[in-house]
Amino acid sequence: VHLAPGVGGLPIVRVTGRAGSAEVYLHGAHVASWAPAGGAPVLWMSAGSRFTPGTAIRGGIPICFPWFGPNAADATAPAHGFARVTEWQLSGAAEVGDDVVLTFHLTDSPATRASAWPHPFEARYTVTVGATLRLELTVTNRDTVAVTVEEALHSYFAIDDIHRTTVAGLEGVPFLDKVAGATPTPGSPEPVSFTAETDRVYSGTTATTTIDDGARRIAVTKTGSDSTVVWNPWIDKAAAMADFGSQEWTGMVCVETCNVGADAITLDPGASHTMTAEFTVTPAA
Ligand code: TA6
Repeated sequence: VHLAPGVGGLPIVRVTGRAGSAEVYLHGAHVASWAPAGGAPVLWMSAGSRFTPGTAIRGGIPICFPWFGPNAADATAPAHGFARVTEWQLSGAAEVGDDVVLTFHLTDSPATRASAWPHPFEARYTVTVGATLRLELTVTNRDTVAVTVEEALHSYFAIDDIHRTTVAGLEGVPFLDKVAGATPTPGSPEPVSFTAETDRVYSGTTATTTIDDGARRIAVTKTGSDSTVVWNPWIDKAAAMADFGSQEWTGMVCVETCNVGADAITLDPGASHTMTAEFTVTPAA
């Protein structure tokens, strides 16, 4: 485990373990890359991503907290919350068998207490780097009043070609189609396939999802998460994002394990909530 300057000079933790390797920026406790030992990279990172304080990294696993999307009360607040654009502390690094376990912490600060969500809180994030990648986010309400939070591991996965990629596991689950103004949409009996901009919020689902791009399968299992978001910006939306290379959109898909919208979490004073996700890569059938 090495702590060094990464791209843009941001502090980065580089893990080279027996079972896998990863890079995590303290900025947002942002997992920027992961590969099982001897395997290909699993996460997608835009060649156009910025690596600057205050700006979200475009790729890897952004942590969205304590709100998802734009902030309902404050249009000037950062999209997807302040956690991904705030520096976390590295509070632990340990070898556990062939795995390496990193622990990060974020607590309230003058900046967060001045935000659209001004509550005292504590967040702990553990990243277990091995033949699988396991993420665990525990948030604790340190306020004297109950609070409501949204949270997401907004994971970008590297795929061969979005035109030949499916996401299975959400068959029959209704969703909000955000491309069509968050229209409630009945579930489909088919795996999700992609022919245009796709931005779907599936609520009330704890299902494992499986990304299949014809070359490999990536299983995304989760606990403590009742929502799953599936997103590909397609050509026009990608072109409109300065940190998204013009042809990169075909090589990524986001499958996000989260608690958003109807599944937002209410925490009583002192209460905690833990959400986990685990990624497992296998060859396609
Ligand atoms: O997760 C899908 C989404 O909410 C899309 O609507 C799009 O906004 C995407 O997140 C990326 O958001 P960002 O703020 O990272 O550009």
